[in-house]
Amino acid sequence: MDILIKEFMAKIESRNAHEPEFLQAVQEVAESIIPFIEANPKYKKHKILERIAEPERVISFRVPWMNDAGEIEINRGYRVQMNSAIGPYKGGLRFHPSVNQSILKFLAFEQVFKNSLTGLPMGGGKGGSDFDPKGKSDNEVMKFCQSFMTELYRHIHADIDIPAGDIGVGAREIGFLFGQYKRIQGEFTGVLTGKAAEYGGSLIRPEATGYGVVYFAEEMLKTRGESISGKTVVVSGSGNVAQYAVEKCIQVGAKVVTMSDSSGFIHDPAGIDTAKLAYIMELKNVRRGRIEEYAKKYGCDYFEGEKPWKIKCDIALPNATQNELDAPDALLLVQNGCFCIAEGANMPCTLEAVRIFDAARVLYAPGKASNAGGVAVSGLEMSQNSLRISWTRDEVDSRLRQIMHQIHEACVRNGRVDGDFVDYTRGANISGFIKVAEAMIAQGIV
Ligand code: NDP
Ligand code: 2IT
Repeated sequence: MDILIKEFMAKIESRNAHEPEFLQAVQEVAESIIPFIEANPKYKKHKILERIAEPERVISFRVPWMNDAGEIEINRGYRVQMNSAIGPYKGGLRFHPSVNQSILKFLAFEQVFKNSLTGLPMGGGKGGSDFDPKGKSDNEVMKFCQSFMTELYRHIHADIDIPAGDIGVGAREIGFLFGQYKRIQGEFTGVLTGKAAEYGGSLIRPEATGYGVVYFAEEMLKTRGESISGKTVVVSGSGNVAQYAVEKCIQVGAKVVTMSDSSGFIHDPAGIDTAKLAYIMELKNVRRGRIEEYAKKYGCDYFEGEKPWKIKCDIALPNATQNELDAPDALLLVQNGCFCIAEGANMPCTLEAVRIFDAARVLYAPGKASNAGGVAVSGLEMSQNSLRISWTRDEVDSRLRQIMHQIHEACVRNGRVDGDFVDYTRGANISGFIKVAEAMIAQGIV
């Protein structure tokens, strides 16, 4: 089996040299899907995995705009339309200086499996730009978004490709993007998700990814007769996903002791409570400040340039970015007694870190399963837009809980290995793969 995986990866590597994040994501999937394909030869004959690993389309474009000083700036925009076998392309937009084709292809590839797992009819895509929103005025962000959409609009549509938010793209950016799409296309449709409630957004969409991660962690803990209540939780990130994961942890009685940003992390041994979280939301979403200010305000420790994985905990929720948790971090977590890791970010744990979690037989869930709540509620936003109705918070939240429960069941069904141990990566990959593969076979060689 190792030889088959190596042969497959050698071909992928030769076609995608210099794309390390994309290769990492494909490698992880290949390790669980190739043995499954060997046991189910029809997928081999149709070359499904080879086809899934090749984007249907990669669009790259110039985004010129004028900053407040009157200078012209040039960024690069992308949309990766990865797979449309089970529905229109669906996935977020990331605005961050690190954005490149490799990162967006890895995210789009992961999205194909994630979206399939939700059970909703959504294909996979991802896009974004190397634009850095940090330190930019609202006016500059609007100018950038308008220029970005002036090209992107021709590639998207409510029935073709429906972008949403990701790192650096939140309610403000979605608003500017939607306004420009509507202006150019002359159409008020659900072409973006993550919209504000006043113009077609779904209630619970801002909360969905973070809440969903905690719902998923609860499902995992249940398999060991445990619950999240009373547990100590280490969280990385302080953006959209982290904020609402912390909110849900507080609601279910867990103690969150860390949050971070790209400069460092805060450690609050007393736990982040509702008032402190409200401070973080104002700090990050309104003032757009640094997490270090929290330590000053509440008199706790701040670790400049460090990650929170050395803090003792029961549960770890990596909610910032890819490859933020490596093998030494994983070892430290396990040695300190951490027994449940649920990814809110996409691919935050390196392949080596995941091997350490699996060898230690702790509960580990890959983002494509545990962070699927965000795109799931995006799918529900699309349904509400098509129906031209809005569901209540309770309605959306209960559907979200149900979807996270079903994803967990699918992971257990296809991921149970020796005895009771569940390999959630394998479970998620196989469950996500089957639906896409069957749809691709039915649709012929396209
Ligand atoms: P935000 O932009 O709201 O927040 C991102 C957070 O991660 C910030 O705290 C940011 O710190 C930190 N961060 C970003 N890049 C880095 C980096 N290179 N190194 C260290 N820290 C970093 O994004 P989201 O919360 O929306 O996204 C977080 C993760 O969750 C991403 O992996 C995203 O793909 C994933 N995700 C998001 C979903 C959503 O619905 N939004 C859905 C599913 C997954 P700083 O402010 O200093 O940059
Ligand atoms: O990674 C993700 O799933 C997202 N950024 C959300 C995508 C979406 O379409 O809501």
